[in-house]
Amino acid sequence: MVRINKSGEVFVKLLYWGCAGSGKTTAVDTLYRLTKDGTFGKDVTPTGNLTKIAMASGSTLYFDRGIFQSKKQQKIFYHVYTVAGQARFSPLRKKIFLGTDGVIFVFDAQRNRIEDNINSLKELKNVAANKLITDLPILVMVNKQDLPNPLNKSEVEEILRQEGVFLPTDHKLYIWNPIVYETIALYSNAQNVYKVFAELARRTAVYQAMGDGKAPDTSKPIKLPPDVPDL
Ligand SMILES: Nc1nc2c(ncn2[C@@H]2O[C@H](COP(=O)(O)OP(=O)(O)OP(=O)(O)O)[C@@H](O)[C@H]2O)c(=O)[nH]1
Ligand SMILES: [Mg+2]
Repeated sequence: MVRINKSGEVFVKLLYWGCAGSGKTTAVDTLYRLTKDGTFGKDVTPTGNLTKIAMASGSTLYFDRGIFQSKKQQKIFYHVYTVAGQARFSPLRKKIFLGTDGVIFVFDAQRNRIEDNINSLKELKNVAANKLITDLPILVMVNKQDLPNPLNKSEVEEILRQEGVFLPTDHKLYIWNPIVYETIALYSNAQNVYKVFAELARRTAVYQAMGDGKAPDTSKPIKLPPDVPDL
C-alpha cells in the first residue's frame, strides 16, 4: 500500500526478491551508486546511506534498504528493500514483504540455479497470495549475463508462464506481464539495473493513479466522473 503522510509525502515500497546469491544486494548497491554519482541521476536521488544487514560472507542476514527521492516530484520517496535469499530465512522474508507495492524478481542466470530460482518464485507467489500482476506490479531481472551460457529472456518467460506469472495474450491484463530484463548487477559492468527500477517505479504509479492500487484494465474505456467534461 502506497502511504501518504500528513504533509503529503508519498512512500512507495519496492522489493527485490530472489534466491540466495542471485544479486539482489548488488543490484541495489549499484542502483545507489548510479543515482548518487549522477550517471542515472535524472529521476531519483538517494537520501542518506544504504542500510545493509549482512553476514561476513556478504550474504544478507536481514535485509538491505535504500531510500530514493523523486527529483521531479520531491514528495515521492521509494523505500527499496531486498530480502535475505537463503532458504532458512523464509519467515523473515514474509515480514519484509508486508506493505510491498512492487517487486523485482532477480533470477540467477546460471543454469545450475534454475531449481533455486523456481523455488524462490513459488515462495513469492505464496507470500503474495497470487496477487502478482493483478495487484502488485512485477518485473524480472535475469542477472549475471556476463557469466558463460546464461539463461536468457525467452527461457525465463517460459518459466514464468509455467508458474502462472505470465498471462496469455487474450487476458485483459496481458499488458502488465512482467518485462524480463537481461542484467548485470555489478557496478563496474552494470546493465539494465537502473532501467528495471525506473520501470517498476512507473508501474506502481500507474497502478495507483489509474487502477486505484490494482492493474488498470486498459481493454475498457476509462470512465470519467459525470462532472468531468469528456474532451
Ligand atoms: N558475475 C556476476 N556476479 C554477480 C552479479 N550480480 C551479483 N554478483 C555476485 O554474486 C554474489 C552474490 O551477490 P549478492 O548481491 O550478495 O546476492 P543476494 O541476492 O543479495 O544474496 P542473499 O543476500 O544471500 O540473498 C556476489 O559475489 C556478487 O558480486 C552479476 O551480474 N554478475
Ligand atoms: Mg543480499
